[in-house]
Amino acid sequence: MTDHSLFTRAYNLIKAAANTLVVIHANPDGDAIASACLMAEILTLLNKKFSLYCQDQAHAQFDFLPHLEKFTASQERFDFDLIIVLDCGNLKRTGLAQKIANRLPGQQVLEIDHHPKIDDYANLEIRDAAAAATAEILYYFLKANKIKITKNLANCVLTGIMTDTGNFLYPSTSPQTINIASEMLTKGARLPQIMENTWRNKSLASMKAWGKAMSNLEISKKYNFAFTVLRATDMPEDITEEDMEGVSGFLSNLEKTNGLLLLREVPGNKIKGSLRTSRPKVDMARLAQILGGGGHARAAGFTIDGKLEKTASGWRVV
Ligand SMILES: [Mn+2]
Repeated sequence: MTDHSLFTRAYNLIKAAANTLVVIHANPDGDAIASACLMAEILTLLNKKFSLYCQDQAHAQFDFLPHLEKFTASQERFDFDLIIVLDCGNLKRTGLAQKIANRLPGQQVLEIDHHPKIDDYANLEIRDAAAAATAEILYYFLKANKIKITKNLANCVLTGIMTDTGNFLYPSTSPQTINIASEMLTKGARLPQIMENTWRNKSLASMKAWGKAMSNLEISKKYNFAFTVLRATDMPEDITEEDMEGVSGFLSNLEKTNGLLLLREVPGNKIKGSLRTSRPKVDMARLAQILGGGGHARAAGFTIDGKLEKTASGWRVV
């Protein structure tokens, strides 16, 4: 649990800034987008000037959240006095690492995140690796600063929590997570709308790719570890990152295994790896870090160069 005074200091930074930049990670997920929209709502309530930045486009499916249309992927002027980095794990994932690292002395950085700590760059860092979502930490921020939780803010908190816990399925879901979600419903968050836009929205391309990932599934007996691969040729051409959101979480429902690895070819001759486990003793973040990635103990990922090739003894990265 985060110290109350950190939330007060964070709010003081926000109130003191005239021009703020809110940044989330590339390939943004529901938690990152909802957290940024929540921060944008607070800045709007304070009558502040701000910009929302994400290297990749924030998916239109989230257009029920406030301020989604304000996201931009260009940041030529960097004359902000406060930069708020949300849900990023490490600075590289912002796409603004150079600019943030080489900022002017007067430019403050506030980081709010629930990934394990990797780098140290913020003037004020609020990190809680036990939180189910960055949006869950932001709930405590709202409470600590006595900010009235409006319907818009409640929708943001609940969207972040629902998407980052796989609708309360992942082990990161705590009693507090459920309590917060319940409170958000009483504050006007619209659960059916969130489910409709984040879960019951799978495209045909997405279903076909998920099906292929399921039919390629195998278990390595040596480690009792499930793995599957998706080559570019296994997926419809119009497949998007959004279509693949949640597939590894779903595959990790396989019974009696220690964990799951999904390797998927992505454009640019790269392979994306997703690691999942529900075993408390298995730390996927450490494995992902060895491969240059990161994440949480239960859900982590990495990207490597290469292509997948099937050989007589199994799959190889070439
Ligand atoms: Mn998150």
